[in-house]
Amino acid sequence: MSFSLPAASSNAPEVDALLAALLLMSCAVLALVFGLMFFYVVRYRAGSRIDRGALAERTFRFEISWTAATLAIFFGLFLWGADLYVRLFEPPADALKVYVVGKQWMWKVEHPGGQREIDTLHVPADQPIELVMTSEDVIHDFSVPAFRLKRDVVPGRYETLWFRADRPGTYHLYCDQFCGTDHAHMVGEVVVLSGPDYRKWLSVTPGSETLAAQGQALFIHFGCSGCHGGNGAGSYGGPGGSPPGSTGQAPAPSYSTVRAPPLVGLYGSPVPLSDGSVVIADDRYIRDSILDPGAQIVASYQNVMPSFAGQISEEDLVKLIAYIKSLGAQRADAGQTGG
Ligand code: HEC
Ligand SMILES: [Cu+2]
Repeated sequence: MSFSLPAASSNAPEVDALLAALLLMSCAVLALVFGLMFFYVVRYRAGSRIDRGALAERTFRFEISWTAATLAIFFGLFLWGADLYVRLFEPPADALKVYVVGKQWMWKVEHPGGQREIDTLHVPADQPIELVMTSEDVIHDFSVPAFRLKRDVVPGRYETLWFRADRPGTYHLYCDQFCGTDHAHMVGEVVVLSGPDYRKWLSVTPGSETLAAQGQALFIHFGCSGCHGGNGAGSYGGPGGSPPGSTGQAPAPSYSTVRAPPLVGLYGSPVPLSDGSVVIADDRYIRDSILDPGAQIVASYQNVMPSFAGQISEEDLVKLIAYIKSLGAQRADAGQTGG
């Protein structure tokens, strides 16, 4: 570690302080052990005229106090580290979500507005950013030393990481997990922009459509709408496939008897499952619901949703989730729009 490494995130000074404390503590223990060793080596060297007869008396008080002091110090360090760790893993609710997909040998970034980048990540300063990350092939590791952050990016699941960059600038991005021949070239940049610069960047970067809009097209393309309704409002099975009085489109004919839960307002809300437990519908849950629907079945629904594992790419999953997330805001008027 170079001491000239910039500390560019809100947690960087805290990580540095913890590291310095651990280093100091280790040095202190090292100095004590080696200091005593040298002291006694010299004191009791061959030929020194020192009294070797009388052994110092052992006292309980001495034994207990040094044991307790050591315990307190190291337990304190542990609590300090645990507290920091928990905070580093808990993104604030208002964090801006950016999706990152790692593959041999690049980082693909998708912004909520539909902007895409490769090996570069533009973020605004002074705002919490949550990265939702996964891999298309092997384990990678997203690492930004200036933010004192790294996290393994594992195929088949979402890993999150959050930070608040506190000074505009360009910082190195590395893959910290040996991932094949070109691992050494899996590097990039995190560009931290001030608020106005970030808005300017968003406006000049072609974003085609927002992630949610692209997800809506996929929702129809993959046939999700056949069961979940054209706008994710759910379907009610039975004759007609729509609830009494509904004015919405009927589900696709082949699925007309399937009753599927509404996805409107799902994101972030608690879902009761058939085994009696309740889970929060976050990115991870929705992703699992699509790839492995049988694992967690929504209470009072049948396990009829087919698995889409292997059919939908990681990037498309991100878009579907963004679409389902965008349905959250429509919960209030879901009653009027119908299925
Ligand atoms: C054959 C009908 C059918 C199709 C097609 C279908 N689903 Fe489902 N889906 C269901 C049913 C039934 C459930 C509830 C049972 C369960 O949890 O597996 C469900 C559950 C879900 C859930 C969890 C909902 C909740 O309230 O917790 C999500 C998310 C979801 N589906 C998304 C999708 C997406 C995205 C697609 C398209 C890629 C899709 N579904 C395609 C029938 C379907
Ligand atoms: Cu890698």
